[in-house]
Amino acid sequence: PAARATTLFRKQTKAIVWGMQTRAVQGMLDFDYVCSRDEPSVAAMVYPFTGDHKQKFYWGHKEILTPVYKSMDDAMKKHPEVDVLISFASLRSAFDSTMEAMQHPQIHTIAIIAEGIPEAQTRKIIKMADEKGVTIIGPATVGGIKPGCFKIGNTGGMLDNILASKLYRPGSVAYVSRSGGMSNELNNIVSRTTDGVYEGVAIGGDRYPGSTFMDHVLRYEDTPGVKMIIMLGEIGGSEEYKICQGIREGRITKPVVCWCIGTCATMFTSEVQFGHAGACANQASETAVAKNQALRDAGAYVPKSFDELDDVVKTVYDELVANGTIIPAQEVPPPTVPMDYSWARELGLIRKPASFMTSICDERGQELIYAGMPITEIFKEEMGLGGVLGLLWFQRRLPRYACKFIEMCLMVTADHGPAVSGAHNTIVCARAGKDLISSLTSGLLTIGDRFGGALDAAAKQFSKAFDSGMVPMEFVNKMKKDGKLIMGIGHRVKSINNPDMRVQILKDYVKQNFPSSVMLDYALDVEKITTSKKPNLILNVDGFIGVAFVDLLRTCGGFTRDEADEFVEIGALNGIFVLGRSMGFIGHYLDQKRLKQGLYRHPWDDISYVLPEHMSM
Ligand code: Q5B
Repeated sequence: PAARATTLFRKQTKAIVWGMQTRAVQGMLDFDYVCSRDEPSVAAMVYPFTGDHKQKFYWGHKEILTPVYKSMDDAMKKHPEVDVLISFASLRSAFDSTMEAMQHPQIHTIAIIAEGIPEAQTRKIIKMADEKGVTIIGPATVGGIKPGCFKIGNTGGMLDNILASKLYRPGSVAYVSRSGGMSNELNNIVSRTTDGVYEGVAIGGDRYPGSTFMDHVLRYEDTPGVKMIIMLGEIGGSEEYKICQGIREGRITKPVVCWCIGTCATMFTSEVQFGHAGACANQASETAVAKNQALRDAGAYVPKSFDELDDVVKTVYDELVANGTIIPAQEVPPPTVPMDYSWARELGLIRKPASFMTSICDERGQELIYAGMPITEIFKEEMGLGGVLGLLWFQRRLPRYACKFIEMCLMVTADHGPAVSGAHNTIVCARAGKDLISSLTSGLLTIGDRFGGALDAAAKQFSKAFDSGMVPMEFVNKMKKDGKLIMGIGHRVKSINNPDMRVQILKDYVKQNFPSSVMLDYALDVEKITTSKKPNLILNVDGFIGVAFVDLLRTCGGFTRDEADEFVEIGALNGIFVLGRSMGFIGHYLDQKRLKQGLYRHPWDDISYVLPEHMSM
């Protein structure tokens, strides 16, 4: 077999990450940054399911781009400095991608995170790794960490944990464990009781780990910076006995603190399989109790229970300090890494004034909510279009008669033929080859005071006159004196001789269903005066809806007087015509397209050309 490297990770170590694990990569880069590395440890990512592209990450405060390659071959060629592969491949693809990676002589270390890789495949990986001199960490592991140098994937947890356990700078204690979770506990114990972690590796919980306790303990033994070693073994297997042998034979000379987890198994009457695949004692020598005793007998420092592990670590460390083996380095504060905005928000550490406020609709939860009402309830209660409009425009659950009135308004304003200004524009636009939205908006933009947009102004003028106590005649005279048209009065084709049935339908409904129609009655009295002057000066559809809505808002019981007035003030009522007539405009657009109507050009004989006479200079 080829020789393996003693030092797996340095401050310059570069890795390729297999898999689109952007959070893990960002965690590695944040770790690099607090370690004051000059460059990020992730040189590239490999992800066979997308094309080559770049992925954005933070490097401290800056944003950087990391290349992502479809092919591992390309990534290796473009980054010859890389000697570590961190594989987040699934249990299905981990074998192939690991074998492929080992074909590249530049790779010296591979961390395999996936759980559940078939043991037969792991053994083939181990065989190939032996031949090639590659160190495998895993499978079924979180990886490992070398403070100040390199971190594999998610090892060490989030940045606050890295900082709390002082993993941004090396200490003198190296550990090896099986479990990733327990290695985090070791980070914590070591940081509290010693000058910190030099390096820590979790070899993973499988029966056949790619590298063993002994592999790493021997590396630590041969690493001058490591002054003491911790091994956290567990029930199952016999790897821990190799440590005993190493101590006895003098191959391991540094103090080793050991503990095998799973001593509680003796309390069970039957065999116990713990969480890891390999954590099951098949014979008495594989129990945690037996292995702890053997380690103790061999000369390792073994506590009485896991609870005393920290005391033993501290005792051994203090001795090494006392005899001068360890000279604790001076603490240098690490550079600060900005906290991610979303995380800081989740922790409640920051607040930011929102750029947008909304009070009518919330789509974030499981169910869409209109003004506090879940959409399923809206359907269950058959609130209809009028009910939805009431919620979204007026934030109220309007009474049924009001919802029906709104729907009637939308129905009567839906269309009034192709000759009206807005429909005309929609038609001309459609015939010029424009799309639905352009043609629709061309029609909508025509809505204004004279055509379809007089609802709010009518509501305002009539209610102001009524509220100030003016009798209808006074109002009409004042408007005439001021030279102003009464909004909502007058129609091009409808008159008292040719009544507008739309208005008649609405009038009958309001009279039968509204609790009060004082504003409408006032407007009808005004109409009597204006039509006596000219028969077309009727209360038109705009005017009718405008004043009837004032009655509705003021008397339905859902609004204060100020709220009712505010809706008129902010122009809610023209919305009824806009919404209703959109149906007609869309109809006209579709009609023109269906009828294959060509470009419209206005005929010359319908235009009176009234240019000034040509004047000679
Ligand atoms: N006179 C609607 O005008 C129209 C007067 C008035 C006092 C008035 C006009 C008007 C106010 C705005 C309004 C909505 C332009 C109309 C609609 C939707 C539609 C459309 C459709 C649909 C019609 C003749 C004489 C003059 C004027 C006087 C006119 N209006 N006096 N108050 N409001 N109304 N708009 O017929 O003495 O001869 O000089 O602006 O409510 O858009 O179907 O077509 O569903 O699509 O052109 O129903 O009334 O009358 O301007 O020639 O005036 O009446 O001062 O007096 P006309 P004009 P004088 S509904």
